Amino acid sequence: MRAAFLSTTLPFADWDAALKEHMPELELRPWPGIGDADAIDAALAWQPPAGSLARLPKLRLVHALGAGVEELLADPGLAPGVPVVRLVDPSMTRAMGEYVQLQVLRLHRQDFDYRAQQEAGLWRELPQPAPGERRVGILGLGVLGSEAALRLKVLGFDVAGWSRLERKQKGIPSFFGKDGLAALVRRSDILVCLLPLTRETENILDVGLFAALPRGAAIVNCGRGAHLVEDDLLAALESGQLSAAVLDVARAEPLPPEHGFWSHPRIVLTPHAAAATNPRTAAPIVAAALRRFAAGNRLANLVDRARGY
Ligand code: NDP
Ligand code: OXD
Repeated sequence: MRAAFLSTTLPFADWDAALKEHMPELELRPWPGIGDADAIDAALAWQPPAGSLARLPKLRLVHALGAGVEELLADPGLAPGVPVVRLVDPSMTRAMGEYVQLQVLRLHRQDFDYRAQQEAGLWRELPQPAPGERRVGILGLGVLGSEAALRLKVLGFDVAGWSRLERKQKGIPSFFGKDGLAALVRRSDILVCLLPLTRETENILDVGLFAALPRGAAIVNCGRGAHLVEDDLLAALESGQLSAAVLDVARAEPLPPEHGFWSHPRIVLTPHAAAATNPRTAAPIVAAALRRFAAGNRLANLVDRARGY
């Protein structure tokens, strides 16, 4: 089988080596040296070179080498009927679960306040609520959001979630739709965003949502930078409506050196590192999907292109 490797950011050699272990018969060709474009019927893509997708006339499958596919779906070269599979890797799911646990615990245990006290040379114990007294809301109860919710539940937090359609998740109260969002936000001392970026979810973390959170709430954004209206966040932190924000994603990545988030005392940043794609763990998953595709079998984790995720 012949596939094109289309990425401006991922290391071809690592992916090629990892995939060869699971699919020795795969001929993976990196852009632009793909040879005869007519012979390529699948592409493994993540931030593909501009115009590359458009130059594969026989493409019948795109396997994303990441979980969020909004950039791929927006690529003008992606032909309308081509199926897109996104990466669902249990190792990434675990990593995201860990990250959300870490950041929610940081907020729950007042790490921002203790860091500020240390800076000021202040030895002062703060009130210490139990996790059950802390309401955590998860926007997006998909693969990653569900894992995060379950892990927080195990830690004893009062967790609830929000999705587009009604979801029944054992032990996790869940809300859906527009009314559901208002109800979830009202009861979230810590709000975690694990939504895909779509027309409906862009700019969801804005002044209106912040105003509806309990005063002094905090947010964790691991979805996409464009979920957040940055000026609204700064204003909410300034007014005290929000007490802190943990951001793993930004509108411009890498975050420009002059950006105000870098030095904000109530913002913790990580460089889109919550759940990194790992060729070693992803390769068997991608190889299995390519085999199913070659055999004409139904594919898992197909993106609904109209829905946008
Ligand atoms: P899934 O597709 O499994 O889950 C998406 C969830 O969001 C679903 O519960 C879905 O609802 C919900 N949702 C989508 N649109 C809406 C809407 N309009 N209103 C309410 N709920 C909505 O995605 P994953 O959990 O795998 O990934 C989520 C996102 O996490 C990715 O798209 C990506 O942006 C981000 N990500 C970030 C990483 C990082 O390192 N920071 C790494 C990997 C992913 P429903 O269940 O009803 O369909
Ligand atoms: C993502 C990913 O979607 O890294 O952010 O997979």
